[in-house]
Amino acid sequence: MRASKRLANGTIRRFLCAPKFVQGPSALAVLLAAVSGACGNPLTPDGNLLPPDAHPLAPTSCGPVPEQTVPVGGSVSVRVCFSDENGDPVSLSASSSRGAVAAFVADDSTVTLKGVYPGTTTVTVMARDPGGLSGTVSFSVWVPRVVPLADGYNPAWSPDGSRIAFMSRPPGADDGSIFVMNVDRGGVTRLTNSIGDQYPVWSPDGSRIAFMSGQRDSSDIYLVNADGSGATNLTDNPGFDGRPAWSPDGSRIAFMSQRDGNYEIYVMNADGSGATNLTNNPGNEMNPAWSPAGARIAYNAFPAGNSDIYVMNADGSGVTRLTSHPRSEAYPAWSPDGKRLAFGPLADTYGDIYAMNADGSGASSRLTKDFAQGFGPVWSPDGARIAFRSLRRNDYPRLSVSVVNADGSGEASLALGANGPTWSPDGQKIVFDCNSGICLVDLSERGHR
Ligand SMILES: [Ca+2]
Ligand SMILES: [Ca+2]
Ligand SMILES: [Ca+2]
Repeated sequence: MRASKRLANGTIRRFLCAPKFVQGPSALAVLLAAVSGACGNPLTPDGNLLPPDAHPLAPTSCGPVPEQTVPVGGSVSVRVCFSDENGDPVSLSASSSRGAVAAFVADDSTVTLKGVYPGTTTVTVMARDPGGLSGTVSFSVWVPRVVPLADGYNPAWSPDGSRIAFMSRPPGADDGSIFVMNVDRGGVTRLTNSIGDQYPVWSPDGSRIAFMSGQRDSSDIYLVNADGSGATNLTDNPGFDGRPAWSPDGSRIAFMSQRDGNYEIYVMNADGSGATNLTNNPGNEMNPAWSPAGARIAYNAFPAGNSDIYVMNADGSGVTRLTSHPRSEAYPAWSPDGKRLAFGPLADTYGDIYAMNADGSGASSRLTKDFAQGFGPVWSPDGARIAFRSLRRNDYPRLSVSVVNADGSGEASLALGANGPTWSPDGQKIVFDCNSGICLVDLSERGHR
């Protein structure tokens, strides 16, 4: 004997008139209930019928589940919480409203969702107790659409949002040149005629592009106008020069150089003149990041065998060590308001993304639950979110491009097999290296069906 009742919140609970409730005077009550069509109302221990909305044996949810994001081909595990008022264990089953997500239950408290194809869907998890009483919780799941844009690597969005610079191999070439694609109108233009060019970085006004070129041990920083004219080697020396970072006013470029045998942070004028060693220290100083106001430069160094975050004035004075944890912190990234520094693990190692006050006050806070790997965190233009390359437990060993809110909430993987995220200036899109070249995810599609 079963009966269904649609509750005000839209969930359906089916109540079984289980034999264990039928004893003594309650047998008569069950019979009466069945005759009256009210079998769905369970009984109190003394055999009395309960009011329609007082079902003490129904598994109840412990709260709503936030919206989830699952990459195509990847999966995410969601903990759901049901409690049975009389302590019975509950079993879970799950279903999705359409095929975008395959939902399946991994154990008695975790639902694992698999991204099948892009879209937004609703997943409903049902809990059932041994007596057959049940409860449900529903939440939406977004599987981002990954749009291939071009054959290449190292995408960088122009400050006005209209173009993306990237590295690509010209036909027949073993290595890459710098190209630019027009985001709005389509079309790809080759900017440099040299081979071995990579990692383009736009000047703040969008008129020029700095990039690296040459063999790893001796690479140099070059500059080219955004129309492809005027390509110039700015550093021309036998040591490694790389990781160019524009000063916010576009007048100078900070970079890391190994020209004196170990890595230093240098700064030069944007025409390559006036190169100055800011750190001048026997250890390695790497990965400069210019503060949004232009007064400070953050970087990472290795004072005790592991990497720590430092900040100094843009003239090299006022060096301040910000972290001293035994793990390695690297790739500092300024929040757009200049108040926070996010950082991640060294390249080819694993660790979480953290953020701390840029003045060193307070403790750093861990933002991610799944490990990151790669070239560090990238703030969204509005400072609300951080993109990073992630190694998620669910998708191990596949890497993905992920985002997390600046407060550590809302961590989500957008695409598998992805690296090197860069934000559109409006903060709505992320482009990145993907298996097929350069790909895009439009965050504004979240929630669209
Ligand atoms: Ca060099
Ligand atoms: Ca050094
Ligand atoms: Ca450290």
